Amino acid sequence: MKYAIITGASSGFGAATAKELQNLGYGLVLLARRIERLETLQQELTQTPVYIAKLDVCKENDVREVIDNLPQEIANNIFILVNNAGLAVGRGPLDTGLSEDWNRMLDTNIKGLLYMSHAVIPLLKKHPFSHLINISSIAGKEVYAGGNVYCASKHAVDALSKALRIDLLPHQIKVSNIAPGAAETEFSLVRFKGDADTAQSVYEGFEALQATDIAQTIAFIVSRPAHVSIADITIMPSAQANGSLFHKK
Ligand code: NDP
Ligand code: 8X3
Repeated sequence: MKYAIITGASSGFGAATAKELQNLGYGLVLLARRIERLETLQQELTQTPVYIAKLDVCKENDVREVIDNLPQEIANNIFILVNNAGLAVGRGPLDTGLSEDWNRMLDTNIKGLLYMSHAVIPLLKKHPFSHLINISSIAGKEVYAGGNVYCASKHAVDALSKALRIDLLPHQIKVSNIAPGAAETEFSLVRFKGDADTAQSVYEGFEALQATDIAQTIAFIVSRPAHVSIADITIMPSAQANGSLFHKK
């Protein structure tokens, strides 16, 4: 059986992607810090084997340990890595920002992706035409007001997708970068530190993307023929024109 590793599988895009990839017949390796959520997901997703592990992608040694300790049958059959774990913390001018928020974003969105890629690429190399998929953002294409450090972190993801496409070319590993616009997940609740009203207001007056929209995009990417590599997809709500401009009712 072919397996897919998904980081940040306890919520939003990651959890929805787990369902879509299982529908395509993949076994799953689901990683996140909230292990109880992964346990619930594991009980729901019964069509293929589901391996779960508690992981903070910011911790390099833990990333190495989780990947090194995968059962041999799984480690020999990793065909997909989805680097999805990520977050924004805070929104506002840089001079009023908090360095602890910047560190969380940079450690998770950039370093976490580096640690995971470094640990998993040796497994992907066993299989020509395997996939490494990075979840960047419209914030990785453009900068919007108050987005400074989050946008910088997602620009870094965009750059790393391009770099990995070069590095992994000799191994025929396909690298895809996905840049979603506004999607209704727990993203804004995390960004605004549990302020549910502010989080909800982000999605008022227009129909936001849902997690399944991104999961279906990932399912499309991985189900292309071997000779087709989807390099980069920007996907936004119909009511969004760029990082800043929305048509709200
Ligand atoms: P959610 O908040 O719903 O999900 C984020 C996931 O990331 C959770 O499963 C969380 O798991 C995981 N995560 C966060 N930090 C860590 C960590 N240190 N180690 C391991 N897992 C971690 O948001 P989304 O599903 O929307 O976000 C997924 C990705 O999509 C992120 O990279 C985000 O930046 C990006 N994105 C989101 C958009 C949106 O509008 N929603 C648009 C564009 C991109 P846990 O807390 O259990 O560890
Ligand atoms: C999340 C979407 O528009 O807040 O990456 O940057 S946005």
